[in-house]
Amino acid sequence: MALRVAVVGATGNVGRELLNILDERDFPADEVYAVASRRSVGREVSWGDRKLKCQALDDFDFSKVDIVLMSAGGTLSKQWAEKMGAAGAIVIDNSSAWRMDPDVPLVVPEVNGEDVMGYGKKNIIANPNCSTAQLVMALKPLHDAAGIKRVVVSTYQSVSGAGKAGMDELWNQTKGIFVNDTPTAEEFSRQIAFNAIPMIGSFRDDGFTDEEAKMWNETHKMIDPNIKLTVTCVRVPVFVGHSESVNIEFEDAITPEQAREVLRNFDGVQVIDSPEDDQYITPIDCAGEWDTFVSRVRKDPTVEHGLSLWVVSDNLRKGAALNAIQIAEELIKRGVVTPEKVSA
Ligand code: 11C
Repeated sequence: MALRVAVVGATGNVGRELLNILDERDFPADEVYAVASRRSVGREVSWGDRKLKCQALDDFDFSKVDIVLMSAGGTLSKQWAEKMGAAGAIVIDNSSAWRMDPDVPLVVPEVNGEDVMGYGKKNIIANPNCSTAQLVMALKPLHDAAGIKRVVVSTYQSVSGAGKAGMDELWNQTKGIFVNDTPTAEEFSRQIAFNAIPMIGSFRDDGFTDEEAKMWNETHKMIDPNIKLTVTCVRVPVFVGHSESVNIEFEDAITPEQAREVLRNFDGVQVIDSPEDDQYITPIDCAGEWDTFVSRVRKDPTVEHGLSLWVVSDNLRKGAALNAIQIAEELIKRGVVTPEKVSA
Protein backbone atom coordinates (compact mmCIF):
# COMPACT_ATOMS: atom_id res chain seq x y z
CA MET A 1 0.00 0.00 0.00
CA ALA A 2 1.38 3.40 -0.92
CA LEU A 3 0.61 6.83 0.45
CA ARG A 4 -2.71 8.60 0.66
CA VAL A 5 -2.70 12.25 -0.37
CA ALA A 6 -5.31 15.02 -0.28
CA VAL A 7 -4.94 17.98 -2.63
CA VAL A 8 -6.82 20.89 -1.09
CA GLY A 9 -7.69 23.67 -3.52
CA ALA A 10 -7.74 21.10 -6.31
CA THR A 11 -9.51 23.29 -8.86
CA GLY A 12 -7.11 26.25 -8.67
CA ASN A 13 -4.02 26.94 -10.82
CA VAL A 14 -1.67 25.36 -8.29
CA GLY A 15 -4.09 22.55 -7.36
CA ARG A 16 -4.25 21.39 -10.96
CA GLU A 17 -0.46 21.52 -11.22
CA LEU A 18 -0.19 19.49 -8.01
CA LEU A 19 -2.28 16.75 -9.58
CA ASN A 20 -0.31 16.90 -12.86
CA ILE A 21 3.04 16.71 -11.08
CA LEU A 22 1.98 13.88 -8.74
CA ASP A 23 1.35 11.94 -11.93
CA GLU A 24 4.41 13.17 -13.87
CA ARG A 25 6.79 12.27 -11.03
CA ASP A 26 5.04 8.98 -10.38
CA PHE A 27 4.57 9.97 -6.75
CA PRO A 28 3.91 6.76 -4.73
CA ALA A 29 0.29 7.53 -3.87
CA ASP A 30 -2.40 4.94 -4.26
CA GLU A 31 -5.17 7.27 -3.15
CA VAL A 32 -5.37 10.91 -4.14
CA TYR A 33 -8.38 12.91 -2.99
CA ALA A 34 -9.37 16.21 -4.62
CA VAL A 35 -10.71 18.57 -1.98
CA ALA A 36 -12.21 21.98 -2.71
CA SER A 37 -14.86 24.42 -1.58
CA ARG A 38 -18.45 23.28 -1.38
CA ARG A 39 -19.35 24.97 -4.66
CA SER A 40 -16.87 22.70 -6.50
CA VAL A 41 -18.21 19.44 -5.04
CA GLY A 42 -18.65 16.86 -7.79
CA ARG A 43 -16.51 18.80 -10.26
CA GLU A 44 -13.97 16.52 -11.97
CA VAL A 45 -10.24 17.11 -12.02
CA SER A 46 -7.55 14.92 -13.61
CA TRP A 47 -4.79 12.99 -11.88
CA GLY A 48 -2.99 11.58 -14.90
CA ASP A 49 -5.60 9.60 -16.80
CA ARG A 50 -7.76 9.20 -13.71
CA LYS A 51 -10.69 11.49 -12.97
CA LEU A 52 -11.26 12.59 -9.38
CA LYS A 53 -14.49 14.13 -8.12
CA CYS A 54 -13.98 17.06 -5.76
CA GLN A 55 -15.07 16.56 -2.17
CA ALA A 56 -15.98 19.36 0.24
CA LEU A 57 -13.27 20.64 2.58
CA ASP A 58 -15.79 20.98 5.42
CA ASP A 59 -16.75 17.30 5.30
CA PHE A 60 -13.41 15.67 4.52
CA ASP A 61 -11.87 13.31 7.10
CA PHE A 62 -8.17 14.21 7.13
CA SER A 63 -7.30 11.31 9.43
CA LYS A 64 -7.47 9.04 6.37
CA VAL A 65 -4.55 10.71 4.56
CA ASP A 66 -0.80 10.84 5.21
CA ILE A 67 -0.06 14.08 3.37
CA VAL A 68 -2.15 17.15 2.59
CA LEU A 69 -0.96 19.34 -0.27
CA MET A 70 -2.77 22.57 0.47
CA SER A 71 -3.17 25.50 -1.89
CA ALA A 72 -6.35 27.23 -0.86
CA GLY A 73 -5.11 30.63 0.32
CA GLY A 74 -3.93 31.96 3.66
CA THR A 75 -7.31 32.37 5.32
CA LEU A 76 -8.31 28.74 4.84
CA SER A 77 -4.81 27.59 5.81
CA LYS A 78 -5.00 29.49 9.08
CA GLN A 79 -8.40 27.98 9.73
CA TRP A 80 -7.62 24.38 8.70
CA ALA A 81 -3.95 23.41 8.65
CA GLU A 82 -3.53 22.86 12.40
CA LYS A 83 -6.71 20.75 12.54
CA MET A 84 -5.47 18.61 9.63
CA GLY A 85 -2.11 18.26 11.39
CA ALA A 86 -3.81 17.27 14.63
CA ALA A 87 -5.73 14.59 12.70
CA GLY A 88 -2.35 13.03 11.85
CA ALA A 89 -1.68 14.26 8.32
CA ILE A 90 1.42 16.27 7.44
CA VAL A 91 0.29 19.46 5.75
CA ILE A 92 2.48 21.03 3.06
CA ASP A 93 1.03 24.48 2.76
CA ASN A 94 1.49 26.79 -0.19
CA SER A 95 0.11 29.95 1.41
CA SER A 96 1.92 32.65 3.38
CA ALA A 97 -0.01 31.73 6.56
CA TRP A 98 2.69 29.65 8.30
CA ARG A 99 5.95 30.55 6.58
CA MET A 100 7.39 32.71 9.31
CA ASP A 101 6.04 30.64 12.22
CA PRO A 102 9.11 29.45 14.19
CA ASP A 103 7.41 26.08 14.71
CA VAL A 104 6.93 25.52 10.99
CA PRO A 105 9.82 24.70 8.65
CA LEU A 106 9.97 26.66 5.40
CA VAL A 107 11.62 24.48 2.80
CA VAL A 108 13.05 24.39 -0.69
CA PRO A 109 14.47 20.85 -0.71
CA GLU A 110 17.64 21.61 -2.71
CA VAL A 111 18.40 24.51 -0.35
CA ASN A 112 17.45 23.31 3.13
CA GLY A 113 15.85 19.89 2.69
CA GLU A 114 17.03 18.77 6.14
CA ASP A 115 14.66 21.32 7.70
CA VAL A 116 11.66 19.11 6.88
CA MET A 117 12.62 17.16 10.01
CA GLY A 118 11.21 20.05 12.07
CA TYR A 119 7.69 19.24 10.77
CA GLY A 120 6.54 17.68 14.03
CA LYS A 121 5.52 20.64 16.19
CA LYS A 122 2.43 21.40 14.12
CA ASN A 123 2.61 18.76 11.38
CA ILE A 124 2.87 21.66 8.95
CA ILE A 125 5.64 22.47 6.47
CA ALA A 126 5.46 25.72 4.50
CA ASN A 127 6.23 26.22 0.83
CA PRO A 128 7.80 29.61 0.08
CA ASN A 129 6.41 32.37 -2.08
CA CYS A 130 7.00 31.63 -5.76
CA SER A 131 9.34 34.55 -6.30
CA THR A 132 11.42 33.51 -3.26
CA ALA A 133 11.67 29.84 -4.28
CA GLN A 134 13.47 30.57 -7.53
CA LEU A 135 15.60 33.28 -5.93
CA VAL A 136 16.97 30.99 -3.22
CA MET A 137 17.70 28.31 -5.84
CA ALA A 138 20.16 30.76 -7.40
CA LEU A 139 21.42 32.37 -4.19
CA LYS A 140 22.18 29.26 -2.12
CA PRO A 141 25.02 27.80 -4.23
CA LEU A 142 26.51 31.25 -4.74
CA HIS A 143 26.32 32.00 -1.01
CA ASP A 144 28.09 28.73 -0.23
CA ALA A 145 30.77 29.59 -2.80
CA ALA A 146 31.56 33.22 -2.03
CA GLY A 147 29.37 34.52 0.84
CA ILE A 148 26.59 36.91 -0.18
CA LYS A 149 26.55 40.31 1.53
CA ARG A 150 23.80 42.16 -0.29
CA VAL A 151 21.23 41.46 -3.03
CA VAL A 152 19.15 43.85 -5.13
CA VAL A 153 16.23 42.07 -6.84
CA SER A 154 13.63 43.32 -9.30
CA THR A 155 10.94 40.84 -10.28
CA TYR A 156 8.89 40.50 -13.45
CA GLN A 157 6.03 38.35 -12.17
CA SER A 158 3.48 36.60 -14.34
CA VAL A 159 -0.25 36.96 -13.84
CA SER A 160 -0.71 33.28 -12.92
CA GLY A 161 0.76 34.21 -9.52
CA ALA A 162 -2.61 35.87 -8.93
CA GLY A 163 -4.54 32.70 -9.80
CA LYS A 164 -6.77 31.78 -12.70
CA ALA A 165 -8.70 35.04 -12.31
CA GLY A 166 -5.48 36.97 -12.96
CA MET A 167 -4.85 34.97 -16.13
CA ASP A 168 -8.42 35.58 -17.29
CA GLU A 169 -8.02 39.31 -16.67
CA LEU A 170 -4.90 39.54 -18.84
CA TRP A 171 -6.58 37.48 -21.56
CA ASN A 172 -9.80 39.50 -21.55
CA GLN A 173 -8.08 42.89 -21.41
CA THR A 174 -5.72 41.95 -24.23
CA LYS A 175 -8.56 40.77 -26.49
CA GLY A 176 -10.75 43.68 -25.44
CA ILE A 177 -8.22 46.32 -26.41
CA PHE A 178 -8.38 45.20 -30.05
CA VAL A 179 -12.13 45.86 -30.13
CA ASN A 180 -11.92 49.18 -28.26
CA ASP A 181 -13.29 47.85 -24.93
CA THR A 182 -12.42 49.88 -21.88
CA PRO A 183 -10.29 47.56 -19.72
CA THR A 184 -11.60 46.92 -16.23
CA ALA A 185 -9.05 46.15 -13.53
CA GLU A 186 -10.33 43.78 -10.84
CA GLU A 187 -7.56 41.36 -9.91
CA PHE A 188 -4.80 43.91 -10.46
CA SER A 189 -4.59 47.49 -9.26
CA ARG A 190 -4.11 48.83 -12.82
CA GLN A 191 -4.63 47.62 -16.39
CA ILE A 192 -2.24 44.69 -16.85
CA ALA A 193 -2.48 44.19 -20.63
CA PHE A 194 0.35 46.11 -22.37
CA ASN A 195 1.48 47.45 -18.99
CA ALA A 196 3.75 46.79 -15.98
CA ILE A 197 2.51 47.31 -12.40
CA PRO A 198 5.12 48.03 -9.68
CA MET A 199 2.88 46.75 -6.87
CA ILE A 200 2.11 43.16 -5.87
CA GLY A 201 0.19 42.38 -2.69
CA SER A 202 -0.41 45.38 -0.48
CA PHE A 203 1.62 48.36 0.66
CA ARG A 204 3.28 48.39 4.08
CA ASP A 205 4.02 51.47 6.15
CA ASP A 206 7.66 51.51 5.00
CA GLY A 207 6.66 51.86 1.33
CA PHE A 208 7.57 48.28 0.41
CA THR A 209 4.86 45.74 -0.40
CA ASP A 210 4.20 42.56 1.53
CA GLU A 211 5.29 40.57 -1.54
CA GLU A 212 8.67 42.32 -1.36
CA ALA A 213 9.00 41.69 2.37
CA LYS A 214 8.21 37.99 1.87
CA MET A 215 11.26 37.73 -0.37
CA TRP A 216 13.72 38.95 2.25
CA ASN A 217 12.03 37.32 5.25
CA GLU A 218 11.82 33.92 3.58
CA THR A 219 15.38 34.12 2.20
CA HIS A 220 16.61 34.91 5.71
CA LYS A 221 14.74 31.95 7.17
CA MET A 222 15.95 29.46 4.54
CA ILE A 223 19.52 30.61 3.84
CA ASP A 224 21.03 33.24 6.14
CA PRO A 225 19.54 36.10 8.17
CA ASN A 226 22.67 38.19 7.53
CA ILE A 227 22.10 38.56 3.80
CA LYS A 228 20.82 42.07 3.06
CA LEU A 229 18.13 42.23 0.41
CA THR A 230 16.21 45.05 -1.19
CA VAL A 231 13.38 44.11 -3.55
CA THR A 232 10.99 45.63 -6.10
CA CYS A 233 8.18 43.35 -7.27
CA VAL A 234 6.54 44.11 -10.60
CA ARG A 235 3.61 42.39 -12.32
CA VAL A 236 4.03 42.03 -16.09
CA PRO A 237 1.69 40.78 -18.82
CA VAL A 238 3.14 37.25 -18.97
CA PHE A 239 0.89 34.25 -18.30
CA VAL A 240 3.34 31.81 -16.67
CA GLY A 241 6.93 32.20 -15.44
CA HIS A 242 8.43 34.71 -13.07
CA SER A 243 11.69 36.45 -14.02
CA GLU A 244 14.11 38.23 -11.71
CA SER A 245 16.97 40.61 -12.27
CA VAL A 246 19.37 39.83 -9.40
CA ASN A 247 22.40 41.91 -8.47
CA ILE A 248 24.65 40.35 -5.83
CA GLU A 249 27.53 41.72 -3.77
CA PHE A 250 29.83 39.01 -2.34
CA GLU A 251 32.32 38.80 0.54
CA ASP A 252 34.83 36.95 -1.65
CA ALA A 253 35.87 37.12 -5.25
CA ILE A 254 33.87 35.01 -7.72
CA THR A 255 34.05 35.28 -11.50
CA PRO A 256 31.08 34.81 -13.84
CA GLU A 257 32.71 31.55 -15.05
CA GLN A 258 33.00 30.24 -11.48
CA ALA A 259 29.42 31.29 -10.72
CA ARG A 260 28.10 29.48 -13.81
CA GLU A 261 29.98 26.34 -12.76
CA VAL A 262 28.66 26.48 -9.19
CA LEU A 263 25.10 27.04 -10.44
CA ARG A 264 25.35 24.26 -13.04
CA ASN A 265 26.38 21.82 -10.31
CA PHE A 266 23.40 22.67 -8.11
CA ASP A 267 20.44 20.28 -8.39
CA GLY A 268 17.45 21.92 -10.05
CA VAL A 269 19.35 24.79 -11.69
CA GLN A 270 20.16 25.05 -15.38
CA VAL A 271 22.46 27.71 -16.77
CA ILE A 272 21.52 28.94 -20.25
CA ASP A 273 24.04 31.66 -20.85
CA SER A 274 25.91 32.11 -24.12
CA PRO A 275 25.68 35.71 -25.31
CA GLU A 276 27.91 34.80 -28.25
CA ASP A 277 25.19 32.39 -29.46
CA ASP A 278 22.32 34.65 -28.35
CA GLN A 279 21.37 32.08 -25.66
CA TYR A 280 19.38 33.20 -22.63
CA ILE A 281 16.08 32.13 -21.08
CA THR A 282 12.67 33.82 -21.16
CA PRO A 283 9.52 32.92 -19.19
CA ILE A 284 7.87 31.29 -22.20
CA ASP A 285 10.82 28.87 -22.41
CA CYS A 286 10.51 27.83 -18.77
CA ALA A 287 6.72 27.28 -18.57
CA GLY A 288 6.05 23.61 -17.78
CA GLU A 289 9.65 22.98 -16.68
CA TRP A 290 10.83 21.82 -13.26
CA ASP A 291 14.16 23.64 -13.14
CA THR A 292 15.16 27.19 -12.27
CA PHE A 293 17.08 28.78 -15.13
CA VAL A 294 19.91 31.30 -14.86
CA SER A 295 21.13 33.50 -17.71
CA ARG A 296 23.11 36.71 -18.24
CA VAL A 297 25.69 36.05 -15.49
CA ARG A 298 28.10 38.98 -15.66
CA LYS A 299 30.47 40.96 -13.50
CA ASP A 300 29.08 44.02 -11.75
CA PRO A 301 32.02 46.42 -12.00
CA THR A 302 30.51 48.95 -9.55
CA VAL A 303 31.45 46.93 -6.42
CA GLU A 304 34.55 44.96 -5.42
CA HIS A 305 32.96 41.50 -5.77
CA GLY A 306 29.70 41.72 -7.67
CA LEU A 307 27.65 39.76 -10.19
CA SER A 308 24.40 40.43 -12.02
CA LEU A 309 22.16 37.65 -13.26
CA TRP A 310 18.72 36.79 -14.64
CA VAL A 311 16.69 34.04 -12.96
CA VAL A 312 13.54 32.52 -14.47
CA SER A 313 11.25 29.72 -13.31
CA ASP A 314 7.72 28.38 -13.73
CA ASN A 315 6.00 30.00 -10.76
CA LEU A 316 3.26 27.36 -10.65
CA ARG A 317 5.84 24.55 -10.58
CA LYS A 318 9.11 25.28 -8.75
CA GLY A 319 7.36 28.31 -7.26
CA ALA A 320 4.48 26.25 -5.89
CA ALA A 321 3.29 22.75 -6.84
CA LEU A 322 6.59 21.11 -7.74
CA ASN A 323 8.33 22.39 -4.61
CA ALA A 324 5.44 21.10 -2.45
CA ILE A 325 5.74 17.64 -3.99
CA GLN A 326 9.52 17.72 -3.60
CA ILE A 327 8.93 18.40 0.11
CA ALA A 328 6.70 15.31 0.24
CA GLU A 329 9.43 13.34 -1.54
CA GLU A 330 11.94 14.63 1.02
CA LEU A 331 9.69 13.26 3.78
CA ILE A 332 9.75 9.87 2.05
CA LYS A 333 13.52 10.04 1.52
CA ARG A 334 14.04 10.74 5.21
CA GLY A 335 11.68 7.97 6.30
CA VAL A 336 9.07 10.27 7.86
CA VAL A 337 6.35 8.83 5.68
CA THR A 338 6.87 5.54 3.92
CA PRO A 339 4.59 3.19 2.09
CA GLU A 340 5.70 0.44 4.51
CA LYS A 341 4.92 2.56 7.54
CA VAL A 342 1.46 3.28 6.22
CA SER A 343 0.69 -0.36 5.58
CA ALA A 344 2.11 -1.48 8.97
C1 11C B 1 2.17 36.50 -6.96
N1 11C B 1 3.88 35.58 -5.53
O1 11C B 1 2.89 36.30 -7.95
C2 11C B 1 2.48 35.88 -5.62
C3 11C B 1 1.59 34.68 -5.44
O2 11C B 1 2.56 34.37 -0.77
O3 11C B 1 2.10 32.56 -1.82
C4 11C B 1 1.86 33.87 -4.20
C5 11C B 1 1.64 34.59 -2.92
C6 11C B 1 2.12 33.78 -1.77
O4 11C B 1 1.15 37.19 -7.00
